[in-house]
Amino acid sequence: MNPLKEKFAAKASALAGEIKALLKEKGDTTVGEVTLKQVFGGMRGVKSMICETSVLDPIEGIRFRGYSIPELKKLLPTAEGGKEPLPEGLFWLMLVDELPTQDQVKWLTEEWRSRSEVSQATFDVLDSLPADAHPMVQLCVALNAMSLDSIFTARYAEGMNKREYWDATFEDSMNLIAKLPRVAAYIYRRTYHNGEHIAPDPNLDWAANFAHMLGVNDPDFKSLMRLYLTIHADHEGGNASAHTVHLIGSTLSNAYMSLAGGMNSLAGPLHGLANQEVIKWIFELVEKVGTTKPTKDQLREYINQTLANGQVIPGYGHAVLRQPDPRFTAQKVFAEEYIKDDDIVQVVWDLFDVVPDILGALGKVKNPWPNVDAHSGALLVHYGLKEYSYYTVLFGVSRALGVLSSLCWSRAMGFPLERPKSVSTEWVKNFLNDNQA
Ligand code: CMX
Repeated sequence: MNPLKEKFAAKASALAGEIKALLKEKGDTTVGEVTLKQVFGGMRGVKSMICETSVLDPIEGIRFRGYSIPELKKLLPTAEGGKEPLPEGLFWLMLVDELPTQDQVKWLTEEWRSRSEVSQATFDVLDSLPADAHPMVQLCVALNAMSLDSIFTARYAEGMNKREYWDATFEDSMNLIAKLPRVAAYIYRRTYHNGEHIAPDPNLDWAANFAHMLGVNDPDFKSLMRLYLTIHADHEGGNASAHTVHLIGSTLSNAYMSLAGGMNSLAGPLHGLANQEVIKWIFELVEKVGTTKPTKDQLREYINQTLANGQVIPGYGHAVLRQPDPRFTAQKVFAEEYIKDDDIVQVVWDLFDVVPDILGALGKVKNPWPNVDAHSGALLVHYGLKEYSYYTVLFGVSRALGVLSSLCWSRAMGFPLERPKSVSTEWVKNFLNDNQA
């Protein structure tokens, strides 16, 4: 058995035993109430699922296995000579709840490299799509095509014992993550660079190799990708993409199909697609005012016009967070260190100065602060990755790390088919009548 899988098996079987005992003794304990507002309002805050890999606090933001982003920047292994954390390290941490050593991360880089070959069938499916199909459409189609190689599906068909589900899910997840940068880069190159593909470089880590296959050669872009693919990886279990993966996985659909569902969810403009919407909105602003250095008054006018048109300000607001997103802050810190005097980055910072007051004054927006998507596009544009329709794919490559770690845990814990109860409005009215009587 490989060392990561061995560790995971030991941790998972211990926790599965604990959960069993806990449910036996305390299974009927109430952990919260559900109000009608929550029933009609997107289930905000309803505690109804388990996610081991990360926890989101409205004020502090995300903690991966208890560690904040600034802490991870200090504690996770980095590439030789680099300063940014390696996403391999975060995956290790999320999966087995231990900070990895440099050697363990090196092992994981190697392990993913050894599993990274993508089938010709996957490339053929991608090549059958119009080159101008949205990159997220291409990613979702590719993931479904990749599921033809699912170990879980093959073993299930052979009558796999349910105690082995975690093992097959682990294998699928490792294979999928290993292949994902190649598939994502293939989508980028076929869409924006006439299908001139770049072969993987076996000497690079997972994120740097992705940057290399995209064709952006600035070494600082490799550092950015390491940070980017770390901070977008997980946002506890209830966000739309993670929850979708969890739901689909609970039917014992394989990891590829579960992730494809999650990516369809990430492709919505209220979720991951907001990263493309932010930069599109900024480019439209620049075009409208005729300068890459708009004044704050010009920004205010543009924001008010967007709101008057009945649109949201992309990159601002959050269903859980009530402070600036630490993932926004991490990217700002990166820009302050690596990027000097970039007009679009400056626009992002000026928006940070003016948007919260305007959204706050509306009186209805619960969180007027920037989220992760407010900053990422400006960094990518700086390094030449200007094709913003592609940005959500980058988010998706990172998100795979968190949601697939969680999928391994869900199968190891033997979590059942997810099936909440829905009610009709008529049921609600009758319930209220009966309770008033
Ligand atoms: N601009 C304008 N209005 C906003 C707003 C924004 N950025 N954020 C919230 N609002 C509005 C909502 O549309 C809602 O209006 P109505 O009552 O008229 O429908 C009201 O404020 C209350 O919404 P909320 O409770 O504060 O926010 P929700 O939890 O319902 O929604 C989110 C959260 C992210 C969908 C919302 O803030 C939004 O649409 N933001 C812009 C899109 C975005 O950046 N999404 C990315 C989120 C991060 C990610 O998943 O990647």
